[in-house]
Amino acid sequence: MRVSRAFPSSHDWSPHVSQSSSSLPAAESAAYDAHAAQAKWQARWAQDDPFRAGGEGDTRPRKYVLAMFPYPSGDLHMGHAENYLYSDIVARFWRHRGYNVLNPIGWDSFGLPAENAAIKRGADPVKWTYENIAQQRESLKDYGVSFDWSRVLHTSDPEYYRWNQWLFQKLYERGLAYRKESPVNWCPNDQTVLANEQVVEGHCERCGAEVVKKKLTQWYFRITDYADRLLDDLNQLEGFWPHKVLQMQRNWIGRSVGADIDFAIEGREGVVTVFSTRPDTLHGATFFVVAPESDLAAELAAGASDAVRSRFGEYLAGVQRETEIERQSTDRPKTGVFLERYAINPVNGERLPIWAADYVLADYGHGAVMAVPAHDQRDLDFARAFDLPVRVVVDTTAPITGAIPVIELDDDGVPIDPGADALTLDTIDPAKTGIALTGEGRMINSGALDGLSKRNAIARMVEKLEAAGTGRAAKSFRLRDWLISRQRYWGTPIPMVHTQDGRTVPVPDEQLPVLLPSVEGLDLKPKGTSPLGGASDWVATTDPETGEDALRDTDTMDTFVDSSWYFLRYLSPRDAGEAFSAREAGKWGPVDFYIGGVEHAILHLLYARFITKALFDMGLVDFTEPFSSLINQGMVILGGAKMSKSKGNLVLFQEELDAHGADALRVALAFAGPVEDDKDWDDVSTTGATKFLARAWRIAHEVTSSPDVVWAEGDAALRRVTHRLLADAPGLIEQTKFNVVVARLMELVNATRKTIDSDAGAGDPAVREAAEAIAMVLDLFAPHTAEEMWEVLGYDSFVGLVPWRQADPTLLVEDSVKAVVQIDGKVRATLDVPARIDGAALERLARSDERVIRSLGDRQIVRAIVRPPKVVSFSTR
Ligand code: ANZ
Repeated sequence: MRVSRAFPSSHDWSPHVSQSSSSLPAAESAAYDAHAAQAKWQARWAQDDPFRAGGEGDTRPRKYVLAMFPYPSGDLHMGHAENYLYSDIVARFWRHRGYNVLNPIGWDSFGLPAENAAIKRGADPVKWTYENIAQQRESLKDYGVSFDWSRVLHTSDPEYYRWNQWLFQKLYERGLAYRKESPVNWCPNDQTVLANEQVVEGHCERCGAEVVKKKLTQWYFRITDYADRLLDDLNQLEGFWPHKVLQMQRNWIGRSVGADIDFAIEGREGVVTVFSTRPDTLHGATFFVVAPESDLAAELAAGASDAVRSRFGEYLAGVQRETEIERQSTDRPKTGVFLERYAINPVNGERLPIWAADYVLADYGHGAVMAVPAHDQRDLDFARAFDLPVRVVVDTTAPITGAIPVIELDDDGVPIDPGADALTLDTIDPAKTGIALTGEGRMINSGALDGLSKRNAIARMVEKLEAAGTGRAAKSFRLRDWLISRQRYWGTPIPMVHTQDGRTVPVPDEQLPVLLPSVEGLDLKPKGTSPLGGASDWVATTDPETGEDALRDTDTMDTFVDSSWYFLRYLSPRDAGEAFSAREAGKWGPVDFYIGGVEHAILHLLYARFITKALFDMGLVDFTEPFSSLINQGMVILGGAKMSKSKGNLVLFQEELDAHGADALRVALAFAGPVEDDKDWDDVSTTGATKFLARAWRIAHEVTSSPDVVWAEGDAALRRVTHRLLADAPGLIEQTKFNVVVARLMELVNATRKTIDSDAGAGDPAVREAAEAIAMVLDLFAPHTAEEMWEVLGYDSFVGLVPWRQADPTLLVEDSVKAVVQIDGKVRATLDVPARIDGAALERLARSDERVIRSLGDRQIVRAIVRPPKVVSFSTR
């Protein structure tokens, strides 16, 4: 702890920053130098390390506060300024509340921008990355964030990525990492695989080229094994994560429940399985559709006539240029090719013609469907386009309790609102109306199922199929396995070796890390294979089992692997013996408060959740969800528009820091609005923040009483304001209503100023009490100013570590205030109401007041504007 105490002399404070008329002795010379304060306190923090998380023997309860780590591409921007401010407010708050807080920082430093800079400008990706990190690090230090700087990690350090390789192998051992050939997004221009999120409306996010599907052998993580748990466990997070994010995850995982049904194909061995959510409609199947790019389509086409073979070949080439969204869109004409083969319906032996059509996707379900045109819109559109039969098997006119009514059409085919009995099977015949019957109803044309409701028919059909061995209950997910291999240089090498006899074997643990080869002499330009392939000395290795010559895998890992577990590495970042300590994970995990941009609502969070569950199953962590609570901050925009380099409307973080100092920037941002809302930089007032800070600061300076005053003897009105803030701020901070706390601080600063300027004067014990409370709460927002205040008030501890001062309950007793009730602009009543009444309660009181009721007479209230605690205004008709 600090020992020296350098009190600034009174004339260090500027008189002109204060709005007050108070005449203090010396405050007449130098201006408040925010930058000097920053430098001074940052040096002291660097020296004493007060924000380092407590280790062994620290018995305080723990909080793990985490902001998503930055990617080191260029300067930090205002979004970072927000993100790290908010996490810092929370971290500082919990320290005041007596918690051992972990608030670490690191860099997500592998990735494409480094490589692109290398390709475009010949920059060394290593140098580029670490120079950017150094610069960002300076900005964050300047910003006064209370990080535990002893735990900094960079994912591009071998000390870190070595553990990505360990993780890969742990997953591989459990069958959760595997290699397969499958169609992937391919940019023909950049000659590389793209992740789904790098495909924007069918085009490469980087170069704009049309993305195609290409079959490649790639590494995957089997996230689909966890699909059920990833979905079900979202329920635990309800109320702690933004609802929107939970919903996005649910949709992304996309679970459907139904059955797998086996179909034989005439003249072919074995069965083809389809997934259907509507096994009840099996008697209504009239044709069969396979995905054009599936192996089955290729096989069937190969055996068809020359004409069909060539038609299919052309069709397939076209389909491969289409995006998934295009393929599934319902409002485009259906296309397809009849393959001259038949599938056999397992329940009635009917022959179903087999078509290849693009609306069936190869990688959903099993890549083939039984088509039931009467009850599925896409199938119906297809049947009508190719004149295939439509057979109704669910009579949706038949009453079912809670049934959804079906639509009747007039002569022109326009839906009209029918009386329930007007409906007949004829008027709603999908073959005529073009509208599939998807609603509830009773089974018809379905043998033993006839008369059953849809739900019962589904259950009965599944039983029947199971008994016959031709089907079973099944689920299908939208979620696909996670494609993790990339043909790029700047990532974690995949620690596998390909042997001469075709085996793929893991690099033994003692040979890890597989270091990235030097970039020297490598051609990083995209050419379809990984640049690592060019490092022939590096590629040549030996088979760990036989010692014979072998080749290294040349792909690197998706950088989302790096960020899927980094929060665990912070717990023991220098540990050379293991990825993370299970003990530390038990102590700190899961993360209590996680904050970052909503752009990570799906992938990063889903991957981190998956890896956490996999580690749980390995017995390495004792929790199944990594982030107990999550906040998405809004964006900082400018003049209503998103900031971007290309638009040239960037507000640069470092420039703002240099111009206003950290504290003014922090206060201005915290005050700008609710955490989740977008903030327009045009509305963010750093000038206002600077003035406010100067006022606060000056108060501390004017206090003349000593630290041992008896507060109880102070001005009661001011004490009440102080204690209300102390009582309310914790709840507000926990609800992340940071802007409200800043507003309340401003209120306290004003109240204190008033007391100083009154007869009570600066010597009143309540003024000292208020000043100390201001310093303590201000520490969350403006830590340098707060430390200065605290020092001026006579303390030599860091205010950042001061325990939260408890509010005195006797001072919280509510004052009552007068509220006026207006009716059509005229004051009709005044009410005595508690000063902290909320809007709803105030409106209730106003509406039930005798005088209000009387003057209303038979007029009706059409609008109420309520401004608690003082005004209620009714407009009448
Ligand atoms: C027969 C059927 C009858 C279907 C019916 C629906 C309604 P969700 O809910 O999205 O999971 N399907 C299955 N695999 C497909 C694929 N690879 N590409 C395109 N469509 C596929 O959709 C499941 C339904 O989508 C499945 O149930 C199947 O059509 C179709 F009245 O089977 B259904």
